[in-house]
Amino acid sequence: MLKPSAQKVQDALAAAGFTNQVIELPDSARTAAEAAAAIGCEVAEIVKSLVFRARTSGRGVMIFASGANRVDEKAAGAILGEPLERADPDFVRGQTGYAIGGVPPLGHASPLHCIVDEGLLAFARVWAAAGHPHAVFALTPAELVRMTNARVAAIAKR
Ligand code: 5CA
Repeated sequence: MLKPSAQKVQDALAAAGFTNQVIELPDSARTAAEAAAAIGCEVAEIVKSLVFRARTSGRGVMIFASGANRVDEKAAGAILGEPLERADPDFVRGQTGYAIGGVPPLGHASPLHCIVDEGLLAFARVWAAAGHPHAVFALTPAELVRMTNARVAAIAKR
């Protein structure tokens, strides 16, 4: 039995036609480092789900980055045509319906503009948060791009 917030993500996956399976880990996977340790994968294979607020329009933006990378907010803002600021926990919950540490790539409260870090495309399989700090699911980078309707871009800091 999945926790309700993780089941919501499993249901959103199924509704969107994806067969990926949400799993719950005994150890916390709240951060990318914790998730990698709990799964037994490289931190680079963890999808960090970061929420930003576009400063002019106020819209929510999600950036999915490799756990090994830092996001270059300026580069991402240039792609979107307006500057980005980091979202506070209330904005994250309001936009996505989930709390930081469990924000999944789909099934959000409102549709968010999404960008995927091209660094994730180097891996055959990556892991994303699934609604809860202990819940994750494995997916291919191509699935991530499809389920987020994202544009792929070079947004990692060099
Ligand atoms: N479950 C894990 C691995 S799948 C996870 O969700 N990791 S994460 O990286 O996608 O989400 C945690 C991220 O939330 C952190 O990298 C950090 O950038 C962001 N975050 C943490 N605390 C705050 C905060 N107080 N305000 C805004 N963002 C925060």
